[in-house]
Amino acid sequence: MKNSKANAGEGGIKKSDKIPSARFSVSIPSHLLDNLDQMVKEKGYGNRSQAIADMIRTQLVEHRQSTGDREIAGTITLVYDHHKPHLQEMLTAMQHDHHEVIISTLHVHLDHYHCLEVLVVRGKSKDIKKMADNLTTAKGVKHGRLSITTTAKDIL
Ligand code: NI
Repeated sequence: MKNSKANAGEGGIKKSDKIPSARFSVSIPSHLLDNLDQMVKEKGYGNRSQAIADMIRTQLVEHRQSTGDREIAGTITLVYDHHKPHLQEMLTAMQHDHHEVIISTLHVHLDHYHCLEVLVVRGKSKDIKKMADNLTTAKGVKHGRLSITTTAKDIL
């Protein structure tokens, strides 16, 4: 197949030994392109193509969160007051209930009252979201957040 000349690839797509590159042409408002180039420069990307590939991956990871049977990886961060009656026991029990998707945990005693807990999780999107909802909405949890990334199997 012949490669067509493409504006989006002006920065040059580096040929990789393993992953073949594809070129495509896009039309966007010129001010958007100016802003993109400014961001590419500020963030230190080698070229425009790298930045666009990163943005596509980010969007794909986000999109796949919405399809329940996909395997995803991520972290659940919780901040809570361990003096709150029964809270720690309940959080621990919840984690035992979901031991198959919790790969690792980190517990930090922030101060006299507060604990920071980070759970590294991997599993089906719908299971992880449900578990994260249960943990982050538990009474006494002052801040909770699920951050989803990819297992990298089909996205690189
Ligand atoms: Ni603690």
